[in-house]
Amino acid sequence: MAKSTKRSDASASIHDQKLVRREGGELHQIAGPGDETLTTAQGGPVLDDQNSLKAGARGPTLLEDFHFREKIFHFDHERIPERVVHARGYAAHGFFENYKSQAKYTRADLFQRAGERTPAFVRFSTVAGSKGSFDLARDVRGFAVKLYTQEGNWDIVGNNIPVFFIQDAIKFPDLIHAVKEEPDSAFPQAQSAHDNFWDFISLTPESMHMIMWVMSDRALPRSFRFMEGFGVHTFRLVNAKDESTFIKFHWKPKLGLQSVLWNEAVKINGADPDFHRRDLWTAIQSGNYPEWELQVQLFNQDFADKFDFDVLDPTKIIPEELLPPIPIGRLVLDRMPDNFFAETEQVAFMTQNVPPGIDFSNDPLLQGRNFSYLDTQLKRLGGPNFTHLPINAPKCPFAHFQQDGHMAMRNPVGRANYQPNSFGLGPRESVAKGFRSFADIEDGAKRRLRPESFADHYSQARQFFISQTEGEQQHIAAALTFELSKVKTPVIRERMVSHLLNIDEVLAGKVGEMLGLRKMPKPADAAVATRHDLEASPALSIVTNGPQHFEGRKLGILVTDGVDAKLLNALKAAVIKAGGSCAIVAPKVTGAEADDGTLIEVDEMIDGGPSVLFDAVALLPGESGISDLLAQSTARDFVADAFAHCKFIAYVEAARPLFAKAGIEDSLDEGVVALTAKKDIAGFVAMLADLRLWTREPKVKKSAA
Ligand code: HDE
Repeated sequence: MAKSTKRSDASASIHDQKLVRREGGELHQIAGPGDETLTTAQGGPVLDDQNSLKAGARGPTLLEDFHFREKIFHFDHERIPERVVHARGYAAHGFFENYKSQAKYTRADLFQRAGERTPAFVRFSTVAGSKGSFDLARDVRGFAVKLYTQEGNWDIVGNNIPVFFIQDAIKFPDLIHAVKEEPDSAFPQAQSAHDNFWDFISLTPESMHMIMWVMSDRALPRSFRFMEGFGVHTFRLVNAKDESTFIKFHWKPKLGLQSVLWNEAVKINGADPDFHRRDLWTAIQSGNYPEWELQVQLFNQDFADKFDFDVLDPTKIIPEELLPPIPIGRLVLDRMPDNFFAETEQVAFMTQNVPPGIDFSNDPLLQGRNFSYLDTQLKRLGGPNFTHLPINAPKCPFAHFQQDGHMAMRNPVGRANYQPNSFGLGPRESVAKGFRSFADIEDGAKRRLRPESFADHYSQARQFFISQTEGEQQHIAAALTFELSKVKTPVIRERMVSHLLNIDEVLAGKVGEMLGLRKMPKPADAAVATRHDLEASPALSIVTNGPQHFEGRKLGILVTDGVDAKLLNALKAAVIKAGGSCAIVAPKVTGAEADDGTLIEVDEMIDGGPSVLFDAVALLPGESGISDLLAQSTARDFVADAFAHCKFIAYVEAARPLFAKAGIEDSLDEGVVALTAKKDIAGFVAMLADLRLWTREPKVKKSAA
């Protein structure tokens, strides 16, 4: 005791303490204080941030320590409620650029001039999981775009899937309760594979089209950068003459679509739960700014009347082959937020944020959302002044008489805080500029009804299914089987298969068989009479619409000591030239010594860099290092997984024993390429444009699906 008291006393001069640090009783010099003085939130300079104020060195902490109390108090209040849905998200700043004037269709200012740029903030998210869940859940992705236009903020709060589970907003709480973790056990987290979800879905036939999408590879995007976004609902454009045109919004990624396989997703979640975040962060920080083209489907009332389905029904698409989308602008993300909480967490998207010239349709889901998003911000951000936060504030001039409330940072100045007033003070409405709703004529009895025109739940579900490649169809069957295998209540499983029978008998048969159903149920009788056979829509397949390049993708290169430096450098250069990037994986994170004596820097130690993190792999061990690699089970998995996931694999002769170790030596195909000389590199890199060798898939074990 005497000793420790003495030690504390030695630090009696708190000033000194900033300059010294004790370690094992030693005194050390530490870096001197920076120029900026640490202060309390009230601005008071702080003397000592290492020790609380005590009565005696070993005595009780004093309540008087206002710095300590303020610091802990603030920490205790650091969390705000996470979003009730879309809690896990990641965002970036950028801009939208308009290609040419769309004045013919809309009076919205941002669409008037060619080349006009509007600042943008875009948040991507998963729906079901909590804020801390993993990125590669099988789930819908949010794609929420905030455009800071000169006529106020416009939020296009969309998803990466163009349809939704339900037709009426009143069912949203039920849907979300069902998909989130079950209320008694509080699991499963970020997964739809459980009884409650499939119970609700199997009792909700309108969800069948959406189910086809979420059981497809669309729900497992390889990157935010490689997925589409959709406004989902039908909106309106309104021009200066108050003429309305219906519109559907599509964001098309410049880098093309790409997804991962379920088996990969499961492994990626373990290896890198932040896979999507890291990908966006790395791309933007390295100057590879992701870009999407805004394409729109425009149509009039006449088209809507003739279309097979109701354009107000959010469980339906308008096939692109029937109404080709027109490119009208591009969205570029070029800056990460300085602070995640300030911007990504506090950003408040609201479907009702539309500028003059954009208007709503009567889609009952959209109408309900227009209430929900304002309401939810009040709860989440704690009061009505969330528009005062920089990320939510308009970037155009604004003036209103809203005042006071929690955390008000801007109040109207001057005497008059109302209008009209006799002093000529404050802003007034503008007939010329103000938002004017499209004067649609509405009538009808006040009733709680679902229109007949919303009744067909299977035709487009089938259309989606038949538009997929065989492999993609197989993934849907495998996903349904996996999800339903987690359902413990047999009647729910059977009810789902009875819906599948109305979508595609072969699909239903496959799922029934893989689940081991003894007897197939009867087809579900919900409104099935309305189903008609639609033609396939090739635009719906990811594989058919692959990017045909390796741009934005990553090659994982496995090296050991003795790696051929010239070959490695030539391979890296060729991949970079093709717009891709490389990560070096090795047994030791401290590097590998190449054959020419140079030290190769390593990005990942093999344990932390499994092949699931890469789009293709190259195996370049040196003769001297291969035995080291063969001793590691992670090296076997690296090769076995890359092969099972249909990835292209390049290798040098020294790597051959790895194929035996991975159990694939007799299965090697044209996607496994020997690099005997530098000239082989060009062929391999050209091959990478296909992203995967899909013809391998039926041959590898089923679990890879
Ligand atoms: Fe949302 N949704 N939603 N949603 N939604 C929210 O708002 C809601 C729907 C979507 O990155 C919440 O700020 C209802 C469809 C995205 O911050 C909440 C209905 C689509 C985001 C809400 C829907 C979406 C949200 C929760 C049924 C695609 C994340 C936190 C009528 C078109 C935005 C928040 C962000 C977030 C309500 C259905 C997309 C509760 C009532 C359809 C991308 O207001």
